[in-house]
Amino acid sequence: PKAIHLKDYAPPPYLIDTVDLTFDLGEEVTRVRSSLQLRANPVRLPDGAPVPLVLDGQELKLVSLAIDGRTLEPAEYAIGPESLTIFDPPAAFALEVETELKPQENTSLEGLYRTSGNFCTQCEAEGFRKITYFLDRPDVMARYRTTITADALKYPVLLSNGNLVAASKMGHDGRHTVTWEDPFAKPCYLFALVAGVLVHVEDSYVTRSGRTVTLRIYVEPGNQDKCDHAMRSLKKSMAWDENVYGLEYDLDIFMIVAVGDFNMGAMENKGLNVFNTKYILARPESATDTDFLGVEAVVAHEYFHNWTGNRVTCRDWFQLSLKEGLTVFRDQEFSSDLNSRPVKRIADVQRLRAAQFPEDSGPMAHPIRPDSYIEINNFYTTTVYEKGAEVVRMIHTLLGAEGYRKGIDLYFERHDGQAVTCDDFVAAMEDATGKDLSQFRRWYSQAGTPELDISGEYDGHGRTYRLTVRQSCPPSPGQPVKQPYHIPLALGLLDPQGADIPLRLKTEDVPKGTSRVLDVTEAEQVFEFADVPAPPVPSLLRGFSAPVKLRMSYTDDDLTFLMANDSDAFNRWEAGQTLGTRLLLGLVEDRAAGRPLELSRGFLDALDKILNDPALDHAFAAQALTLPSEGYLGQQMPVIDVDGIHEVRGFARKAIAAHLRDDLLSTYRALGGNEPFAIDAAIGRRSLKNLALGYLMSLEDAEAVELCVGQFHNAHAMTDVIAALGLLNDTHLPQRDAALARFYETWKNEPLVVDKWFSIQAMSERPETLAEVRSLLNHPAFEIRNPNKVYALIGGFAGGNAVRFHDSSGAGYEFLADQVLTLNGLNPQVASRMVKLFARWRKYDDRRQAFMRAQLERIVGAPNLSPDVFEIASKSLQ
Ligand code: HT7
Ligand code: ZN
Repeated sequence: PKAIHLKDYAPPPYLIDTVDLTFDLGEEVTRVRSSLQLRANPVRLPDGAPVPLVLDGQELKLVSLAIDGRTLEPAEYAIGPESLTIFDPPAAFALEVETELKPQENTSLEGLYRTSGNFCTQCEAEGFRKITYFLDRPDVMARYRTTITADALKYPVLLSNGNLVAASKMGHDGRHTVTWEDPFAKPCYLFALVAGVLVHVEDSYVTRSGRTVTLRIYVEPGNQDKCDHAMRSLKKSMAWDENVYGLEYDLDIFMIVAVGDFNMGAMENKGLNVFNTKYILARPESATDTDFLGVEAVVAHEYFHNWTGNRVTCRDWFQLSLKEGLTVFRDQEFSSDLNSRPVKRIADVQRLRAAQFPEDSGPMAHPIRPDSYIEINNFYTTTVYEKGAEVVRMIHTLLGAEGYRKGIDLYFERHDGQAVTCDDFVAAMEDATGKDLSQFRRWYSQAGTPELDISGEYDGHGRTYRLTVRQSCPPSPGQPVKQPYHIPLALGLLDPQGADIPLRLKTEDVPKGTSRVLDVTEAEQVFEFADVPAPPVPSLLRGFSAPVKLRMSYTDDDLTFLMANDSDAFNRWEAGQTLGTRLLLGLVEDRAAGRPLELSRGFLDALDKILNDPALDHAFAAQALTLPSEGYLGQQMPVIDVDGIHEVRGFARKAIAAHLRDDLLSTYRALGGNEPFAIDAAIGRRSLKNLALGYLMSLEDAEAVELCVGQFHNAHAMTDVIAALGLLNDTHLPQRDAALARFYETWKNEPLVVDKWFSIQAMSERPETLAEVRSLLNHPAFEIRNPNKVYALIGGFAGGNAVRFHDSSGAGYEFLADQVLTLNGLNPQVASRMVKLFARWRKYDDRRQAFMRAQLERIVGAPNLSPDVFEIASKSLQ
């Protein structure tokens, strides 16, 4: 397979104005007739000079081909494995293409496919070419009219984008027909069609200009009672986008369809979003608090795409972060406004560090706007999404809320209805505010996580404090040397009492607040603060103002001080994590050197204070009391000591539990009421209660086990049931197997809950886990063709169970490679997500490296490898 490069971008030689599609859905064959109005693109072909028209198409059977009503002779066109070329088309013409496809054989879940007997499409990024021959690129925007004919009993519901303009009753042949029309020009990746037996819940929303929009969520029969939360989230999203961005919905109807087989979370097709059921269906007894928050965030994300992605779309797929980074930033802010801002920020930063930082320092590192790719589906990455969101957040920080909003307004004023670039977005931000973002643009072109090395120096005589800031960025594939970034560094200085000091730079006349943003632009830069009465403790990178790694030589006492006093909640949490990381990594060294393990008294006391601080928000306290994850600890080591980290973290948890046992018990009892579910402060109560239970269970004493088993049996909320089951799952207690069996029996008819059952078992730290995972592959509820099941069981094991996946025997690696090869033939996108779990193989010891490399080589050498898997496996080996 060949790489495609951003530098080779050229506008399309032809444009398509209108698309008229007719689908004849059948059990054996589906026939698609496509009538296109095409014309030479004046930008490329100013005189309309004919050049061949090359349409994309994959796995299609061409039935007929005509231009302006005349069937083409075989000599006038050529069919390739992935294209249809018309040699000499006129400057403007109508093209009619008829193709046949077999959706029932499509296991890739891309293009037109079947799920639970229904028809469904997924066209982003390049799935439309599996439906019909087309210019399958986002800068070709057209108006669509879609007619669907199907058996009326098997497929009573027929949906496509836009507004319903015609519908027939069932004819003598038992079939019926509908026609949908989308008034907005769109790229083909936003096309959608759904047909089948579906029921819907309906609501409406009155926009701020007074238009009534019908809202519908379609689900399989039996799931209607699980849509309330998604519907509420949708209405909140519509209101938020009006209030915060001034953006209103533009069609008369907004539809969501939830399907069980879906490669990703959801898809923002114009007026007809298609969702993985995981992000729609939610009831308290069967979905966790995390699930509820996930539904809220993903419903918002897809809805927000209507403007950031659909009305203004990407010129080419290198610009993916234009819509994804911006829309993730928007959904993060939406969730922050609805829930707790610090808790959301902590969760987002944890996610960034857990997934994006490793990607950015590994063989797949790429800028948020990549320079090249082999398979675009491989670039729906945490870098494009989450780092992309951080980049938009930095723009927001640098311009301020008002400046950012001016930039957004100008962006839509200029580009509504267009397919544009990341550079167009930044230019709108600059032009609306006058802020120079030329250096800032490096965030779009350079990969790697920058490092900020900061040191502070206090001068008691001059009452000044000098901060020296050095930035660097490690090399990444194809980018040996990096230029300095423009980094917004938000900070404050704390006086010895813990209060924020007014901040005046020596060059300024008056202080500018107690928390402010510095523009770091040089490789080394000094900031000198005046009127600093006593040696301060700096609170740096407040709110995680840039996606960087911060190095500052804090003492343990400084960190404990920040944990207790920082006015920035994120940095209070961060100080605890930094201290915890330092202590745990010290213990990993102690273990390796055969020294006895001991957890610092000061740290235990700091945790004690948090647990007993009545003023703290429960959800925040739960995060502050959680030790850094094994994955995060591993990232801080040159060679990841998997077993050392696991053992030491377990030791620390026990030490904390033993030290705080009474307080943990009273916290548990105080919060442990089996309260009815609500998506509000109860989420925080549950997270702190379950954190307490987790610590207590690490002691595995009779009282803790009784509480845990009691919670498992009696809890109303799935959050509590799962928390208890997850804790039992790591033990060899007899109650473990009984609980798992009972859980399955109770929930075996709810696929999303069965997914939890698979993933819990896959993530057990018990030594027998791999054997159990292997046998679960043969469980009747496991389906390798269903992505959610694969992510739960195979992904849960290889991505969520470091100690068992990295077992020194190498058996976990062999298992993963076997699964990748099976999935490669069924669903390349899912296979490629699994093979990515090998990408960090060079971070491990020689023995493990050798095992992982051997599996990667085995994969690369396998026959019929998809471009998706080939790209990840081969780049991982480079
Ligand atoms: N824009 C959507 C991306 C997506 C996708 C991409 C490739 C293959 C399958 C896919 N399903 C959805 C999702 C989003 O970011 O909103
Ligand atoms: Zn998105």
